[in-house]
Amino acid sequence: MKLYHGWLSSASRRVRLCLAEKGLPYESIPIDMGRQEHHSPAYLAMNPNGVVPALRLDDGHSLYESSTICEYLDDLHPLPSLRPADAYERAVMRNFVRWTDEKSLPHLLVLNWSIALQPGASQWSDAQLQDKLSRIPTAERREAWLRIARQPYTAEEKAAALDKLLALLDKMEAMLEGGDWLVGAGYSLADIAAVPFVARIAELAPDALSTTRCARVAGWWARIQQRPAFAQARLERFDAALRQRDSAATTATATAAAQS
Ligand SMILES: N[C@@H](CCC(=O)N[C@@H](CS)C(=O)NCC(=O)O)C(=O)O
Repeated sequence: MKLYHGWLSSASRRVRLCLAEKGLPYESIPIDMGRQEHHSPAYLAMNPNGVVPALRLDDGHSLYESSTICEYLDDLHPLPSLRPADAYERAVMRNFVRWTDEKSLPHLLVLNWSIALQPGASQWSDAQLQDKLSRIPTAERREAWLRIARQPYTAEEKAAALDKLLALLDKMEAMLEGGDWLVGAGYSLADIAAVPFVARIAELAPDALSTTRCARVAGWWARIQQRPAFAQARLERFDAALRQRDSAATTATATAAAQS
């Protein structure tokens, strides 16, 4: 299998966590979103929504949507199981995953894009921007790229986005009343869905994860980080990853200048 993904992308992180929990080998193909590699015709043939991740299967088929990919992997390799056996609990798990897709990801996008993509996108000329927008398949993402390139999110918008992102912790605190994991007795795709968001909250607002504010989530987060799959999935800190990306870009530019 080949996983086309972004190191910093929450949806990609979910799939890497799932693959690691299953112990499945795969080829990692990082996508450079700043260069819009995910809007190329070849990538759109795998994921017509023009977002990461996409999974290319050995038989040539492709899959997209992180939650769908994770369920597919769990169907194909049932052990260790990452879904509750009980049908009701599976349904609750799916609703939670969907909730994070709808209520957490859009707010995290505002925060992440502002630091990861806005500096580059704001440098594009109008002609470059129009060209890039014309390759984006959905109106929603065209709007997001236009915002980041020409009308950066304000401090108030970012504060509001963080506030809305933190609602996840309250939801999780209630769900963890019954046990160690979010749905049912075991670790599941519900936990995997939440990990990338909580990892980012731990970087952006560490106090929100204190034992006084949400003791159960704090305990859950400690358990998550002890799982071997957590290290294997490489959820690097955003600031460190961006520093590394920027210094690699500076070196590449300097090398190209020296060779010309
Ligand atoms: N519902 C999708 C969301 C995928 C998604 O939004 N991916 C983001 C990164 S987390 C992306 O590719 N953004 C780039 C863009 O919108 O151009 C999934 O779970 O796979």
